[in-house]
Amino acid sequence: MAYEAGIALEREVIDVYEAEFLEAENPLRLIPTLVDTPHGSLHDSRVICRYLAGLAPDRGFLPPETDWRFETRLALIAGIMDAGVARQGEVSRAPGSSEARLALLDRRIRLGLATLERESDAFAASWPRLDAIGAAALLDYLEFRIGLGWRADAPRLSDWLDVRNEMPSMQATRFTGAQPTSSTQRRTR
Ligand SMILES: N[C@@H](CCC(=O)N[C@@H](CS)C(=O)NCC(=O)O)C(=O)O
Repeated sequence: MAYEAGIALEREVIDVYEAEFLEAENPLRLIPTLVDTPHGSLHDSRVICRYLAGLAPDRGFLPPETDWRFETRLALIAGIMDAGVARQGEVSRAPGSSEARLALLDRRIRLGLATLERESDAFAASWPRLDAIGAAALLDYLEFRIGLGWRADAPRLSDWLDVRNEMPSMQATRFTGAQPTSSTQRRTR
């Protein structure tokens, strides 16, 4: 979003478990956390997206009027993302993942993606509206973490993502498994 809005943000890849400074910025110790705003540190991706949208009100990140289908789609995208993150946590859990929990998360992801596929006409041509950016980021994340399995079940989203991935904003921000660039201390600016 920042890239699409022409807002220069410095992105820092951190290890959330090691970064000592993180809890001073976000007591939940989660990323993303946007630091050094005039309003202090902001956290939760939804809050950060709304904040960035407010900085570029003419960019078309949000619909012109309250749109409950749009809001529900954002919640769907965030919910699938949360399930993907939880799945990743379950897969890497020692001494082993719970098959029942994995099945529940996989079902949530599958049903969520089926809904997004059905609704793709509602957002496919709306770039850079937030639901379109969110959908592209979500699909890129799922591909990065879980693999290509979703593409057969969501052919329209699959073709759409291939086109979106060519865009400079996606090229610059795709999930790559980048290693932390900071130590446990926050970089000084
Ligand atoms: N609702 C939060 C979720 C954030 C979240 O789950 N972040 C994950 C990485 S994608 C995290 O920081 N995990 C570290 C942990 O669980 O300790 C948001 O949308 O910002």
